[in-house]
Amino acid sequence: MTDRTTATTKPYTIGRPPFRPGDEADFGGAFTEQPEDLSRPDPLTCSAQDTVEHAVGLVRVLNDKHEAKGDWNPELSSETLIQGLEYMMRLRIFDDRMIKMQRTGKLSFYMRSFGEEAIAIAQTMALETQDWIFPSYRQPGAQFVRGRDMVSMICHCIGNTEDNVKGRQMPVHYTWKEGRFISISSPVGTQFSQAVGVAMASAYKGDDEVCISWLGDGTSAQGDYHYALNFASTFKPPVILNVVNNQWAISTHANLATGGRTFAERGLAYDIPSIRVDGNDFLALYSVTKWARDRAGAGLGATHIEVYTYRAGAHSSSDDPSAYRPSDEFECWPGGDPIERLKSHLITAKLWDEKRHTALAKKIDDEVMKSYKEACEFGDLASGPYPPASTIFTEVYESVPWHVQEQREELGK
Ligand SMILES: Cc1ncc(C[n+]2csc(CCOP(=O)(O)OP(=O)(O)O)c2C)c(N)n1
Ligand SMILES: [Mg+2]
Repeated sequence: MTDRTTATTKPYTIGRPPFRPGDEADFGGAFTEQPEDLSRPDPLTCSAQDTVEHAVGLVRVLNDKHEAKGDWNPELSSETLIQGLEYMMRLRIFDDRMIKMQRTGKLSFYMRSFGEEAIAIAQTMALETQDWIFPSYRQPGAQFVRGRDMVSMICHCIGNTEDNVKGRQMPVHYTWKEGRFISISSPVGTQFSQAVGVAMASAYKGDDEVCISWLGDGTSAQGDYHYALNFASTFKPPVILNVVNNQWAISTHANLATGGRTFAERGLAYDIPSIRVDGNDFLALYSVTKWARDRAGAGLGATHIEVYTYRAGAHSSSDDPSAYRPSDEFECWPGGDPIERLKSHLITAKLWDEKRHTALAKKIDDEVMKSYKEACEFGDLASGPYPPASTIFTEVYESVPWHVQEQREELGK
């Protein structure tokens, strides 16, 4: 029997955050990985084994001089690039306004996508309109790509009479049937298994409908992540599974969510092609997602993607990151800002300029303010009106169970 008092002679070390408040954040300068480093395997013949380098490397398209380079360059038209920039600006400006509304008591809670705008936007743009979106709270941007009206989004965040989920969800926990945007769950990670299940149904029915889902670095430490990968590995459904490694899970650093080298690499053990991509590079994200969509659409099963990024803002309006990380960490992050990077690429390619950028930002801000005022006509947080109490009992069960019926009668609604 092992003598437990003497057996542990090796130091027992676990992951730690690289920097704490008061430390100087230093990620070692620019990324060493370059766009030319990794080839783009044929999506229709690629095996997990062919992606070993992609799972430990970093797929990039935009280099440090803002040029698009390498095999993964998706060669997008200027219209598509400008459209992508506009969606990202819309999301950031919308988020900034909404957080101000929260700070002045006009919303109860809010979560921004700050620094991660490229993810849901580039990835949704790379999909087909019939594909299904299983987001976490960090991908509301997909709704802009699918054309959701801002007024409707704000009504949801307020929880007023026009909230399409009638106040049943926390703000930012959107659901939007018309856009195939599945309800965001407060218990993190449930969306991964749901996406795999719906993708299995799609394959069974022979539909050309791919599912995409995202969860965070912290959430990937949950069983839901592994259940989903196991089913994806076994049944090979058309699904794109993204782990968004934004370095933080509220105040817990990503180093405490995996003991491996990269999050992407874990997919290889499930025999799923796995790719690590620069999450602040709009072009790389678009390209990798399109590649995964091509595989899924051809019946070749799942792709596992680590989206390598940085959560630039607080976790939510209830969080204060200065308690656990240096305040300038984002400025030192080698991935930079996704909006600035695409903007610089467009300016370098002479497709965009500062004047147009400023005018577009102003136009979007006016649109957000106008939408906020319009949303408040259906009720504001302080004085309502809100959805009637009777709606607590409707639209959840197809046939109302006896105990819910009893509660409704007790309330007299
Ligand atoms: C099952 C479950 N456990 C804990 C929480 C509380 N919680 C909400 S978000 C979060 C952190 C998630 O971090 P990560 O997965 O890295 O996603 P990120 O917020 O960085 O996008 C936690 C612990 C929850 N909502 N659900
Ligand atoms: Mg995280």
